[in-house]
Amino acid sequence: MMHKTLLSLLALAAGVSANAKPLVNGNGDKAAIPNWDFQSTSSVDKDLAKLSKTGLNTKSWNHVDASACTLMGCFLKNGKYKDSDLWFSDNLTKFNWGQFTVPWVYRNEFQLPKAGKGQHFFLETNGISSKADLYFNGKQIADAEFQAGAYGGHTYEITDLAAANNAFLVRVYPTQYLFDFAVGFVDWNPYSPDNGTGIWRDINIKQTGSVAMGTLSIAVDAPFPIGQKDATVTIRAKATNLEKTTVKLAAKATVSDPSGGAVGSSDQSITLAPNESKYVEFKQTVKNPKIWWPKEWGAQPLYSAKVDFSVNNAVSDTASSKFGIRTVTSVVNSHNDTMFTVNGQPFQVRGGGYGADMFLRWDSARFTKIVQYMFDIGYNTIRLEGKMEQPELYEIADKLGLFVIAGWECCDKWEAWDYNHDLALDPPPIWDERDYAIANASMVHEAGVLQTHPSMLSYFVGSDYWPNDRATKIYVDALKAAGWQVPIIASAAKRGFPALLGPSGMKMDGPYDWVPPNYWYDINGDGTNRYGSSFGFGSELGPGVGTPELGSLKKFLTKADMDDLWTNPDKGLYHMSNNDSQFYDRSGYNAALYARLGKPTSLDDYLMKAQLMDYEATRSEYEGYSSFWSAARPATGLIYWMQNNAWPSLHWNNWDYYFRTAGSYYGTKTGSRTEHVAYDYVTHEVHLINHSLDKKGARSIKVDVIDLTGKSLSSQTIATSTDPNTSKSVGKVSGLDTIKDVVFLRLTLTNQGGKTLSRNVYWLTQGVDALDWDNTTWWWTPVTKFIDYSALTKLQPATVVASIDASGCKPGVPGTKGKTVTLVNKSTVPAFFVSLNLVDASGADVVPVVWTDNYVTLWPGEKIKLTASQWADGAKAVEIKGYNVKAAKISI
Ligand SMILES: *[C@@H]1O[C@H](CO)[C@@H](O)[C@H](O)[C@H]1NC(C)=O
Ligand SMILES: *[C@@H]1O[C@H](CO)[C@@H](O)[C@H](O)[C@H]1NC(C)=O
Ligand SMILES: *[C@@H]1O[C@H](CO)[C@@H](O)[C@H](O)[C@H]1NC(C)=O
Ligand SMILES: *[C@@H]1O[C@H](CO)[C@@H](O)[C@H](O)[C@H]1NC(C)=O
Ligand SMILES: *[C@@H]1O[C@H](CO)[C@@H](O)[C@H](O)[C@H]1NC(C)=O
Ligand SMILES: *[C@@H]1O[C@H](CO)[C@@H](O)[C@H](O)[C@H]1NC(C)=O
Ligand SMILES: *[C@@H]1O[C@H](CO)[C@@H](O)[C@H](O)[C@H]1NC(C)=O
Ligand SMILES: *[C@@H]1O[C@H](CO)[C@@H](O)[C@H](O)[C@H]1NC(C)=O
Ligand SMILES: CC(=O)N[C@H]1CO[C@H](CO)[C@@H](O)[C@@H]1O
Repeated sequence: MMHKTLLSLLALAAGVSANAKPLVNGNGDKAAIPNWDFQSTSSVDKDLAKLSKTGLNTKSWNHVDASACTLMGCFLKNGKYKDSDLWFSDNLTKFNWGQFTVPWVYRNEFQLPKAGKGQHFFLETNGISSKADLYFNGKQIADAEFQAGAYGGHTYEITDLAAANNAFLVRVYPTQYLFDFAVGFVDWNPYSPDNGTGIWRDINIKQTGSVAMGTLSIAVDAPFPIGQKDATVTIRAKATNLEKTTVKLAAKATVSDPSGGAVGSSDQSITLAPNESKYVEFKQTVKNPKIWWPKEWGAQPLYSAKVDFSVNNAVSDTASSKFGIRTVTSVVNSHNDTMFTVNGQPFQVRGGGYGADMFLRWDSARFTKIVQYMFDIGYNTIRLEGKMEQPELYEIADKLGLFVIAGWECCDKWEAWDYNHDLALDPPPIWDERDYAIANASMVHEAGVLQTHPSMLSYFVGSDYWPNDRATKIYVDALKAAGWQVPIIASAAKRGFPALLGPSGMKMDGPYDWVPPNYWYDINGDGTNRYGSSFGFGSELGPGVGTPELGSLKKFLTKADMDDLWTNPDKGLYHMSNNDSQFYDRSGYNAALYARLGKPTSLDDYLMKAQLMDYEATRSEYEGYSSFWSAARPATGLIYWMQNNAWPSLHWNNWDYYFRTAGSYYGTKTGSRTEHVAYDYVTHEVHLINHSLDKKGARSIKVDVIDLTGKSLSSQTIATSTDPNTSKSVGKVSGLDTIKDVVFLRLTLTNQGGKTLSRNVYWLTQGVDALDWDNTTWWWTPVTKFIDYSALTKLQPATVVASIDASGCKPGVPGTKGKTVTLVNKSTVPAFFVSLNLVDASGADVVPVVWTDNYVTLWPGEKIKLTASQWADGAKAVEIKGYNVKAAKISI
């Protein structure tokens, strides 16, 4: 240990106060600028060169203890605003948006060590929304012409300007969501007042020696049968000689296995001419490789690679990264649909569209909860449409086994092509030279961030429209230059494609709003004119549902707003999509709800009916796609539009902003079970679904139909053999053509030991909703005649007895055995759509929480156990309610 006095003397000698600590201190060090002072340019000196000199008094400025935040994100972080207030009712409309129509500045002062001979300092941006001027120690080092685009990451050498004390200033310009290369929300939700302007990703300071290292790239070659043959890993990084003299570089790569043991290392010696850049490449054989699988199919072993650059026996630069050994490919099949394979197995993509926070706040813990919920509802993939977030997202996905489809967003500057220009009302100008340069910088940067991650399934270089040939080449070149190995797909739609990439094999034909359950089964043979139904790859589709339950509604709606929900079915609602959007009101959804289930008589009645609608709508979507996975024209994948929202929204989610789960969650969870049995609304067939690769044994399916009084109408048992990763029709439910009123259908899948693998109850009436396919619009297929569930009102009340066993629960530990509620239906009639909710002492929802099943229907006399794996503490009671079950609360 160095003597304390000596340390302070050294610090003083360097002209730094004794307390100050340099941001970086050693070659290869990298650190984010940790916090900011920020202020509107309307209240600071106009001379930015002056403002970016050290010693400025910024006491009157705003301060935030965060390395990255948009202006609104900074104000939320430092407590000036609260999201619970901003998001309450239509409060945002009354907000002072005007303050963000002028540029703002972010500023920080930090220390650096004295640059010795052969030492260099760099400033690295990772994207600033949407453009910025950068000033360092009184000099402008970049302008907004160059430092542009929310994903435009650049590296600036600051060695000659660096001193012991440094000041850095960033002037950010107001973002125009539709006109800039930003992170926008199209019509998903109201815009943040600042349109996401600001330093939304870290700005890093980096120190190197004479040779700097570029982004690491790790390519994996794992021949089939995967895991049984050696894999080869190619590690590559660019070396740049920063000196005016020739430099001899010693480069070393080390690979470690998932438990940290050495796999191997290799050295190279490279001579670099003045200012020369060269790629340094290492190959490493991995014997008996441990294979990375998506969670549903296996484990997630992560290897690591480290590269060290040394000059004259001293570290010059260093970098390391984890990677996984796996192979992802895709083909466009004979139907022009994309089919992915993972480690040689055909892989049905089931997932959701991701909603980034409205203020672009990143929260690793929150994202981890999102992934837990995704897995719980059977998802294996998340689609980020232009919301590439932070590097931590990919680290979490790698670790937990979630696939990621990243890509650019639609409907704004990112897709300003001549062939879709007349479609927008207020179209952003078609790309000019500078736009191509911004797009290139954006792709180069994102490719570098994403390339090493085993969780990457694909990059979509377009969303609703494909990029033109010039942009496509820029994107593909940048991805390839980064060592890209997984599929690059032209767009998320079938509207056209660039020659370089060919057809996308993705369909984007809706729906985005309510459609009845038979929609997904009405596949018309080869799928012609059947839009979103269960064939091919639906890149964003769903019945639009996701109605929050009461505990959540109270957090963001007034009493009057809540009354609107059930008394004003056609009214535009602030917590739906934007007011110029097709999805601003719930009129289409409510028309179906009123016609099928009857006019609501109270908010509680509306919410009960809404959850019935949401459950039925999502279950059928996932069952449809799962059932037709092995069809003549396979359903190769689907992404739910959308799984989670940017704020408390009344639609388009699998769970609400507060993590309360309801109909759309448990409908999806049921519909995408790994081993499952599903009812085909169109043909009355029973589909046996198997998403697993290894669950073994004979299976039996019991089919029971009862009427509203509980009387058995039919009962059959189907014995069947099974195939991995396959779905098939195993029989037909008889007697459904003569239904009077409403009947309940229960499908139970059991294994040889009699263990129930899937239990699934439907409510059915005569016929199905009549779809008007010929009048399909981009957002839905209208219904000309609704089915009538009104006989449900004849259902007699049922008595359900609940008992709670909380003994196995470890509070606060996710995934541990939780509270089990045993429900027994003591009546002779079915107990319909019974749900459980954990609440705390004050009656507030305890979230997040995962129930094994919920919103269940019990046969007369039937007993069901539902277990809550509890993540949040504080649960004191369970609330129970059902369509014909009196609401009750049981203390734990
Ligand atoms: C938003 O609404 C709540 C409840 O009415 C109120 O207390 C709060 O002050 C409002 N906040 C803003 C920023 O308007
Ligand atoms: C936000 O973006 C929208 C769409 O481009 C634009 O109309 C609006 O003026 C922007 N707001 C600000 C504060 O710049
Ligand atoms: C080093 O190379 C870069 C890129 O080729 C060039 O822009 C720069 O001027 C060169 N610097 C020197 C000192 O030669
Ligand atoms: C697939 O797409 C190509 C290119 O658009 C088209 O020529 C071909 O007819 C399509 N095939 C089918 C089966 O739709
Ligand atoms: C894209 O950027 C990379 C890295 O700066 C550069 O090498 C390449 O030439 C650029 N491509 C185009 C088309 O400008
Ligand atoms: C629609 O929303 C915008 C942006 O919040 C607002 O300026 C406008 O007044 C709203 N229009 C209506 C009709 O509510
Ligand atoms: C799913 O496939 C596996 C692997 O062969 C098999 O063991 C299992 O029984 C199948 N399950 C069903 C429901 O078909
Ligand atoms: C489409 O809907 C309209 C009513 O909105 C109806 O008149 C027309 O017949 C429908 N078209 C078809 C082809 O069914
Ligand atoms: C392990 C296994 O049997 N995988 C099968 C998954 O299903 C596809 C067809 O859908 C088969 O080709 C695979 O062999």
